[in-house]
Amino acid sequence: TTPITRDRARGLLLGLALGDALGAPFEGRDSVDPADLVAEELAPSGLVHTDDTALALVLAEHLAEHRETTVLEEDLLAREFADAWRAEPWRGYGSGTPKVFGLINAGVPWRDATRAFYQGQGSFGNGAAMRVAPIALAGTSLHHAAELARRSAAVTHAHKHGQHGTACQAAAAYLALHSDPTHPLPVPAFLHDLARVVRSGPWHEKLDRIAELVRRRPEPQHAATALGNDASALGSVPTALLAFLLNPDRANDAIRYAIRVGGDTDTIAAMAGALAGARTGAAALPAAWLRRLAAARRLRALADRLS
Ligand code: 8NA
Ligand code: MG
Ligand code: MG
Ligand code: MG
Repeated sequence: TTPITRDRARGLLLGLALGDALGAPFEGRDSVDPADLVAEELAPSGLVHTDDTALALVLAEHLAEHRETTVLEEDLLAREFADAWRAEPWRGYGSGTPKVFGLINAGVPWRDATRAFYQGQGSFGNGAAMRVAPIALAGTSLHHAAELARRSAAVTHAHKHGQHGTACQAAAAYLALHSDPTHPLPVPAFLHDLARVVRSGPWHEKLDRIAELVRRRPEPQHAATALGNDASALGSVPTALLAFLLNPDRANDAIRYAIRVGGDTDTIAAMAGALAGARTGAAALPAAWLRRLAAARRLRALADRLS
């Protein structure tokens, strides 16, 4: 594996935030007109991130603070996430996770708070996967990254699919970060490695379908039908992975593809952007987008602490 450079650590965090901020205006649309996307790309206004990046910043800061041990302190992390929501509830949070945060802020332990919804099963939403990419900077191996990811997910998402999706996204970010940028990304090996750390029938089915779709290179609307574009982990993490695997060396195209899938656009583009940015590095991200990104300076500083 290739060592993590500062540029690739920055690319991971900045790619996540760019996907989130560019995708946010399109969240919930069935389809995205490419002309509307171009208009958004060329707009002079600032790029403002949503909950996806806000919580990724919390996780990145937590990892930077606990750098020596690479240990997650779950009780503390749960409170840090809940504090971020309390400080900025206007960041585009959905309806589910804020209920968990409300209980945590009221003193309920996260193990109980996360099971208070969905008949005790907890959430299988993509809210833990959307924020997880920084874990790839702290993981010392593919398995370690997946394990840390599951633990980071559990403080808000008790359902196994919320956690599988988070492990899948973190492992993909780890593989992207350590891939050799001077050689074409080996897609079958990449998917095979993910299947080793995400041991679940429904996830293996999705990974198989991705392998087929990478060969067929479908339009984004077809990817939405084949893999999903909703706020569940199973219905969005594989779609983001496809957007990246179709455009592993062009982060802007990975982000564009993810947004044109429609549905949960900010989150799918945030996940695809993190993967692509981790592979290409920040220097390959569009300078015109980065100049508009409100949180860019903070994201760069955190990436530097984690690399
Ligand atoms: P979540 O826990 O509310 O899960 C997201 C959605 O998944 C829920 O609204 C449910 O529809 C569904 N869901 C999750 N678990 C179950 C279950 N056990 N049984 C039945 N349905 C279930 O929240 P989250 O933090 O995981 O979600 C992250 C999303 O919230 C991201 O898209 C983020 O951008 C934000 N967000 C979402 C929407 C949206 O839903 N379109 C809108 C604005 C913001
Ligand atoms: Mg969001
Ligand atoms: Mg400490
Ligand atoms: Mg979203």
